[in-house]
Amino acid sequence: MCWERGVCKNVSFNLSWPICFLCQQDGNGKASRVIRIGTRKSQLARIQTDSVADRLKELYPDIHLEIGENHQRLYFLLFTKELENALERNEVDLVVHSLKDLPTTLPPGFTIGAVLKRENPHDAVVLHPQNVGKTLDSLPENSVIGTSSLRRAAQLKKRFPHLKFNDIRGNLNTRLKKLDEKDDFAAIILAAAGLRRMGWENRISQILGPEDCMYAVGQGALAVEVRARDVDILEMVSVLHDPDTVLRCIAERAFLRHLEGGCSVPVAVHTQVKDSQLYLTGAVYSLDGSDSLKETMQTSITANDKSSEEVDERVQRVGVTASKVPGEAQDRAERLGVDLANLLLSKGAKEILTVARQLNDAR
Ligand code: DPM
Repeated sequence: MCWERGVCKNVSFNLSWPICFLCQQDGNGKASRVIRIGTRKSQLARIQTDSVADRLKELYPDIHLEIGENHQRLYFLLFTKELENALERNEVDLVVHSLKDLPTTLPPGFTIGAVLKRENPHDAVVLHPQNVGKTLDSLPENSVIGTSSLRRAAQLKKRFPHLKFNDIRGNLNTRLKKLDEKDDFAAIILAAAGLRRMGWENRISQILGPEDCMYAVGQGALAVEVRARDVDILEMVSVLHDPDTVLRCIAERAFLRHLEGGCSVPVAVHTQVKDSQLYLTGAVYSLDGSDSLKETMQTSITANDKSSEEVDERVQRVGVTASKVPGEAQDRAERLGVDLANLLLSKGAKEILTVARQLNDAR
């Protein structure tokens, strides 16, 4: 049994090897292949990688997945011994990331081959055990909130002027420890999705809605990065794509890219798919949140059969390759992000972000 609904179609991809590229099955029976997924060492990275590996194992029971830690960004895929040398030259990789940590422009040769169904994209409040029962509103004057996200601090400073904000760094385990074992912070702000993946949902005391704090571009979605030229692996992981999430994240990433914002500027978004419409709200903030611009635009994402034939689904959009999502809808999502960025730029977004960046660099 080969990977594509029982049909081995890989011979056409690999003229030099008359075997299935993915399962290495030839006319004489099965030879299994190992796909290595790279992961970073943190518990969150491991959990995220494992969840994607589990999905792949369900979908492709004949493929052997191996997960290895590596400090390099990518880990090479290993094949069975006998074809190792020949196949290694293909350098096929598979790496799981939080989409929000991936730049809107990837290095040449790489692409995001799958964006998985987004879970809760909002930020959450985690209270010091001493403050259980409180909310950001009811915390005492001058309580210190831990976050090193300029986006979170900007929005929350404006909304909760009685609170103070200090940096907190390190992975999630480190942060929770710093919160619980010291008295430096009354609460910290973290993404609900990360907390849930870690099994710490019970520590969430408050989910911040868009009126309090809009989320980061791509927050809450997992992404699978592969080599752009590895069409077999691209095809294999493409079934993991969640179409609504892909369209929302393309719009968000196009918005951020067009604003020329990196991952560390006070830019926030909110997206929704409803009745075949994609809604994008985007905002930029000064560091203290006193200055901000926020607008919403929408676009239809229903594919119109005629023109979708003319759009190449294989092309990358803001780093994402989603061959199974209508290209026309992807183009509209991308355009929505660009249009919203242009609207904010016409109102002075560039100036707000430039000042924010300068002040932050000088800190
Ligand atoms: C990025 C930011 C943060 C991470 C900036 C932002 C938060 C940094 C901080 C780009 N990456 O959100 O404005 O709080 O000091 C990160 C987390 C996750 C992915 C942890 C978190 C898990 C959630 C997800 C760090 N990257 O934000 O609580 O998959 O979206």
